[in-house]
Amino acid sequence: MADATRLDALIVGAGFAGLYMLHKLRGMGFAARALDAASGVGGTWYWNRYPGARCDVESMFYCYQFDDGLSQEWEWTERYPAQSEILRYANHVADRFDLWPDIQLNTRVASAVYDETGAVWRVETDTGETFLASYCIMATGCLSAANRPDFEGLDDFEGRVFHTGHWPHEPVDFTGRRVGVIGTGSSAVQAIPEIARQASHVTVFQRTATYVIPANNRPLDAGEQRDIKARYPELRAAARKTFGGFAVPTGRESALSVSEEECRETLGRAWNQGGIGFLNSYIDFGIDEQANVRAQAFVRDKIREIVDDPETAEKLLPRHTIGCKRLSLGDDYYATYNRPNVELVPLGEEGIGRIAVDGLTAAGREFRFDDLVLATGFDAMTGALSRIDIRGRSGMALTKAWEAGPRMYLGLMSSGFPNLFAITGPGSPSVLSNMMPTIEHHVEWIAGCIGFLRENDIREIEPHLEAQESWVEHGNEVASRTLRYTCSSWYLGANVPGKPRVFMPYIGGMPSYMEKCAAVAAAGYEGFELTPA
Ligand code: NA7
Repeated sequence: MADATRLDALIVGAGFAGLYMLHKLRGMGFAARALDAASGVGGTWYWNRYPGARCDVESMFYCYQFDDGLSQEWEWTERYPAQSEILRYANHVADRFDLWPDIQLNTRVASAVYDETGAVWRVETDTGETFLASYCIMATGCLSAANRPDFEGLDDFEGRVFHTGHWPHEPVDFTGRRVGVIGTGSSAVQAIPEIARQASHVTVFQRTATYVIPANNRPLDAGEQRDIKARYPELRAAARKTFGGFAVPTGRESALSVSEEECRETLGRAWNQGGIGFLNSYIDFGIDEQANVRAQAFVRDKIREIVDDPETAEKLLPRHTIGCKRLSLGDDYYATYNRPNVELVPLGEEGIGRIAVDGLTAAGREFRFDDLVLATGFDAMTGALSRIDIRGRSGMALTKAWEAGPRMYLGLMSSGFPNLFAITGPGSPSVLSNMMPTIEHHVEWIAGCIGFLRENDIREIEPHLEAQESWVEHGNEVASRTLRYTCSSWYLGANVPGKPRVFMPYIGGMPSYMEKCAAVAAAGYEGFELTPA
C-alpha cells in the first residue's frame, strides 16, 4: 500500500465552498488539498448540465465577494447565469488564485475515520489513496447527491436514461425522439421547454404541480453591470441585512393589510419583474396562511391565463402553500403545455408504475418513449455526507449518530466528530439563503476557528452535546412557526423514502445566524469543547 499523504486540512469537494476554503487555508500557510470525484471544479454546476440549467439567483450576486479584483474583472452576460457560464467562472477562480496544484480531481472520498490517539482524520479514496489530516472539511454541497428513485423495472428500459443532476458532458440530441420526463421541480421546469423544442413528443409525469414564477431572464447591459459593480459594497451590505442575503427588495407590510386589488397589483408588478423576490412582496407570505392564499390564487389565475387547454391548466394548478417547496423560476414552463407535442400526466396515489423496455405504466395507462429523463432531484443536505463512511469517536458512524435526522451545532460541526467541519451543513441557513455569501461566511468562520486552534495550541474542537441539542431544538422550533414546515418538501427530507422528517436548513434568517456565529467565536468558541495539545 502506498504511503499516506499528510496534510493539515483535507477538503472534500471542489465546488465554490471547496475552492474558497482551499484558497483561504493556503493563504494562512496550511498544507491543504481539495479532492473531488468530478473531473473538473464547480461542484453542482459541474454535474447539472441538463438543457436550460441556470441559477435562480441573479448573476451579479451569485458570485464571490472576498476579492474586489475578481468582483470587478468578471463580466456576467445575463441576468441569471447559465450553467456553462458559472462553470467558466469556477475555472477562472481556480486559475486566478492558482489553486490547481492543490486540487485533486477524479478522486472520490470513500471514508473518513477519526483516529483519537493521533487526533487525525484518516481519509481513504476510491483511487486507493490514504490521507491523514488534522482537519477534515466537508465542502460536499447541499444539492449534490442525486435522488434516483428505485422505480421497478428501471434497469429493463432499453432507451437512454438521464438524471438531470448527472447529465452527460456531450450534448444530448432529442430531435425526433419521444421523451418521458419524471418530476416537475426546478430542474424539470428549466429542462422541459428546451427538450420540447427538439423532441417529437414529451410526456411529463407530475407528482406535485409546481409554482413557477417568471425568471424574466435577459442580457445584462454593460452600463447596468458597471453601475452595480460601482455600488457593490453598499448593495452587498444591504443584502447581508436581509433574511436570505438576497439583494431583492422586501415589502414591509402584511398582504392582509391592503385590499385584494392592491395586493394583486403589487404581485402583478413582481410577476412582470420576475425572480424569487415575488414572495418578498409582503412580509407574511411565509408565515400567514391567509396571506399566502392570496399569492397562491394569483399564480393559479396566471396559469389559467397562460395555458390554452382548461383541462391541462387545471392539472397544472398547485394546491399546496406557495413557497413551502422552493419556488421555481422559468420563462416558458406553463406555455410549453400549449405545444401539441407535450402531454402532462398527473400521477395518482400509486405514482409511477412498472417501467418496461419501451416506456412505463402510470395513472392506469401505458406510455411509450425512447428516452427517459429523471428530474427527480437530490438527497438534499445530508445525502453527500451519508454516502461517505464517516466515523468519529469510538468508531461511531455519522449515519448512526444522525439516524433520527442531522444534528449539528450551527450547521458547522457535530458532537462526537472532532475537527470535522461542514460548509453549509444542516442547521445553517444554507439553501434558504444566497449560497455564495453563505459559503463565504462559513469558510471565513472555519478558517478563523482553525487559525485560533493553531495559535492556542489546541488539539481538538468539538461541540458540547447540550449546545448542539439546544441549537437543533431552536432550529425545529423556528421552523415549526413557518409555513415551510407544512408540505412534503426536500427541506424536510420528504422526497427520499425512509429519510427522517426533519427540517434541515436553519430558518431564523442570515443576520441573526451570523451574529450568533460571531458571538460564539468572540467568546472563545462558546458551546465547543477545546482540548489542549
Ligand atoms: P426537486 O425540486 O426535488 O424536484 C424533483 C421532482 O421529482 C419533484 O417534482 C418530485 O415530486 C419528483 N419526484 C421525486 N421522486 C419522485 C418519484 N419517486 N416519483 C415521481 N416523482 C418524483 O429537484 P430539482 O432537481 O428539480 O431541484 C432541486 C433544487 O435545485 C431546486 O429546489 C433549486 O434549489 C435548485 P414531489 O414534489 O416530491 O412530489
